[in-house]
Amino acid sequence: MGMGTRARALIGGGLTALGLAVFAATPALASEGDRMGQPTPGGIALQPAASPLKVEAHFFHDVVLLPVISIITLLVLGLLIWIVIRYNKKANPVPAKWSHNTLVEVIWTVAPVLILVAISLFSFRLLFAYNDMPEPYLTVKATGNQWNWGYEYPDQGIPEYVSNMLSEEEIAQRGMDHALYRLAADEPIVVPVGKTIRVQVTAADVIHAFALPAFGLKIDAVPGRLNETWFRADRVGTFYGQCSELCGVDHAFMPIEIRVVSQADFEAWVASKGGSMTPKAPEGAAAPAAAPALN
Ligand SMILES: [Cu+2]
Repeated sequence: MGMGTRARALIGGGLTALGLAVFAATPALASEGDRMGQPTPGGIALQPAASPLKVEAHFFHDVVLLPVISIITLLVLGLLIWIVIRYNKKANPVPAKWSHNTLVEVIWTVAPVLILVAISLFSFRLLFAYNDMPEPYLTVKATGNQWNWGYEYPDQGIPEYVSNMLSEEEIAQRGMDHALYRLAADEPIVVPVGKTIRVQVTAADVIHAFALPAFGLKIDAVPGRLNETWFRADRVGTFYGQCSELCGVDHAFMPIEIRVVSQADFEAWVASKGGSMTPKAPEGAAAPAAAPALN
């Protein structure tokens, strides 16, 4: 195990990181309008944001992480090139014998600590934004099943309905773009534009994950637990996500489709589902006077 192996591993790692940084910094090849809310062919950047959390996530990735990654990668690459050229056997036939340098060791310990602390400040800010949900306009409960999603609107009295993936045949029959195969569902989540939507996420069998890139959503769906996340779509359109926790043989076939519509269209959809826009009173709330005093 000489220095050669280690140096080669370092160079390989450095180049890989550099390649990733360059790729990530390049904007998606197709324009945003082409494929809003879905993957872009040849795309290598994050999907365009359509909800506040995704805007924050973009900032964290593009403004905080990418410069840090790029600078460190270039620095390491520069150091490697310098060592390879200046200190190879030909250029430096008599190597130095010392093996420790306290100053250098202090620098390479303290500098990464400071970098990580700086990153964590922005990271916590993003984490708090996820936790800090505005007053929601409505709640959707999403339940992961092997292998589809069940959606329920408790406030509007819409009982759970099952959302299944559209097959290739169904995509063709409906005249949809074939790229929507494994993204499009027969029964999407439908929400009004510009309103804060609370999504409560759980699972009925194994762990799934509710994820939709354009809204910055990704949260585990765990049996026996109720997780919560939120989004506020800033435009009308159809947005696609997928189960993002390996959950069995048909994991790749349980897409998440969210259709963002106008308020009027939303109300019409609620009516078509047999729901009501007037929130129903919590059970027992009709007779508060009858409640006995507890003390
Ligand atoms: Cu799943």
